[in-house]
Amino acid sequence: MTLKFYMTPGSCSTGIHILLEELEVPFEVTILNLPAGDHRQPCYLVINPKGTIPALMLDDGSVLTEFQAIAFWLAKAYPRKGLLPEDPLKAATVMEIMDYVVGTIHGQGYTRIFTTDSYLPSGLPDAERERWLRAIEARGHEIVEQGFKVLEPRLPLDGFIAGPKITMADAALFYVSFWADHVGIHLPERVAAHFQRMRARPLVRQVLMEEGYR
Ligand SMILES: N[C@@H](CCC(=O)N[C@@H](CS)C(=O)NCC(=O)O)C(=O)O
Repeated sequence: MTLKFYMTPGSCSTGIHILLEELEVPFEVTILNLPAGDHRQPCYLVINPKGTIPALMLDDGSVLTEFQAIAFWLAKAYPRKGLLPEDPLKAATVMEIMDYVVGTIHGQGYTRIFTTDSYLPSGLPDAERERWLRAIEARGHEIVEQGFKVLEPRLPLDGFIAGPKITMADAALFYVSFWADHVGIHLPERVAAHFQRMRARPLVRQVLMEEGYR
């Protein structure tokens, strides 16, 4: 049996897709079309009641959800590639940066840009809607930009977050940097250079090709 990976091209699952390819583990892919609502279908909710991607089904049928949990399991189950460094301080830094990327830059910032509607107060008069939507989206942009600014001095001038090897945090930072390009958010210098180094990796290019990006 192989791992079963539930993903959507161009979403946060791209980060996990990169980790799976870097580890060279066999996995089967199920693609969910988010705009079509595949993630809210009963057959997917049985697998992940949260209705989110990514999700990873293990050989024994157990299912992992949440980016950080999936990445942590991959790093521990396949330790050879050092996705989570041995050194405690480096490991903690990797966890900290990954959590900040997923929880704050993605969870608080990009969700306001991509799912603006979900932040609208209920019972809003129609005439107010547009103004609220613009304000929520603008707040999303501020959170993302501030997040990249916070990370900028934490990034090295070359290599990856914890040294020459990529880690879980590099894959997380990659997907939020990739989105920045698409929503017109400027990346500070070190974040942009990290993005280019990630994008230059053959396996990352392969993942983007597989997900339909040229
Ligand atoms: N905290 C979750 C967030 C996952 C998430 O928000 N995924 C988005 C796609 S990038 C999603 O599934 N959106 C559909 C929805 O929430 O309805 C994680 O780390 O996996």
